Amino acid sequence: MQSNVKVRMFAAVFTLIMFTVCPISSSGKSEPPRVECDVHAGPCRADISGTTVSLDIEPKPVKAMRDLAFTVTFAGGTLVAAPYIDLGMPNMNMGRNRVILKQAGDLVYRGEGVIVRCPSGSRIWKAKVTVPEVGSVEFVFDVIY
Ligand SMILES: [Cu+2]
Repeated sequence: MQSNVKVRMFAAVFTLIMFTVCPISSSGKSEPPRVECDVHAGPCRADISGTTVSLDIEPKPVKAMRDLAFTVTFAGGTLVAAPYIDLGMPNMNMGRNRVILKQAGDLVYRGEGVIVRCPSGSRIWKAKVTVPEVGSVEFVFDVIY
C-alpha cells in the first residue's frame, strides 16, 4: 500500500517535471516564425523579439542563378553580432547556402548570394534571417526561374 502511494507520487512528480521541462526544450528547438512575402514588390518585414527586421533582395524581380544583393535592416533593439541568412526551400534540403552579411550602415547589413534552380521545379524559397542571441525568422517567397 505504501509503495503504491510512492509510485503514484513518483508518477505525479514525473508528469509535472515533463510538463515543465518539455515546453522549454521544444521551444528552444522549434521552427522560427515563417512569414510569406512578395520579394519582387519590396522588402519582407517581421519582428524578432521586439526588433523589426526587413530583408530586401535585389535586383528585382528576384531570379535564380544570378548574383543577388541581400540587405537586412533593423529598427529598434541593439545587435550583439552581425546577422546572417540561410537560403533554402520549405520542406526540402537544398544543402547549405549561407549569405554572410557585413555592416553597411547603422543597423544595415549587406551580403551577396545566389539562389539556385530547384530540380523539382518548385519556385518557393525561404531566407532564414538569424540574429545571434536574438532569434531568427523565415521569409518565404517566390523566385523567378
Ligand atoms: Cu528544392
